[in-house]
Amino acid sequence: MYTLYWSTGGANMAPHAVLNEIGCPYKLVFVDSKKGEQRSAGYRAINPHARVPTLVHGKTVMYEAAAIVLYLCERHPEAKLMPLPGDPDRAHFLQWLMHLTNTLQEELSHWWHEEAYVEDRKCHAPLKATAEKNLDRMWRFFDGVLAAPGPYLLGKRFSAADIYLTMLTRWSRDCAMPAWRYPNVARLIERVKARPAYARMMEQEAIA
Ligand SMILES: N[C@@H](CCC(=O)N[C@@H](CS)C(=O)NCC(=O)O)C(=O)O
Repeated sequence: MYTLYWSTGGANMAPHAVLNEIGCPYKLVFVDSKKGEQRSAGYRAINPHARVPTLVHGKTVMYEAAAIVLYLCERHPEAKLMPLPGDPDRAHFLQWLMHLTNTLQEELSHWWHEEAYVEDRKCHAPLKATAEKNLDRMWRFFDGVLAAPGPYLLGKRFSAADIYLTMLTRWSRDCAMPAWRYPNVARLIERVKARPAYARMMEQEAIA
């Protein structure tokens, strides 16, 4: 049995949707980040960084959304959410998942949490403006990747990397140029959101 610690619309969205895709039993534990519950001693005991998500599976306790996605996909090859070792698509699956988590996700974090990167309040607006500019470049890049052959990151083959990217697109909702303004990204979002597993995750997290 898996237990996923989550908060509304957080980096837990992708692991949560992957659990739904797999269709195995799991338990959700809500961490109210608005009340700062992620900083409680109890939660820090499983995640010293005070972030969501955290996955507990038997004696295994792990964090980092991309690592959790990989772990789940690996444990459930029958769900066909990633190319297995030896598959020619494997390299690009790993490339996209790592790129998404340490590049696009990080830039979105600059946009949302500028105060965490620079203390001087005068620098907040310029940092956010730079993040916005970088995000536009990144969304344009992904729009090109998804254009041909598309519609997924691995071309015709859907994978958990598409779930991850779709999660990140939601974080751009308050940007001047949200991700769905880029046509091929919009097409991916539509396809992923139409999947019952993703739709169920959004319903469970009460988000649109
Ligand atoms: N690299 C981590 C980042 C996780 C993360 O930033 N989580 C945010 C929610 S999206 C969080 O818990 N923030 C609470 C806080 O910073 O206090 C991952 O991908 O799992």
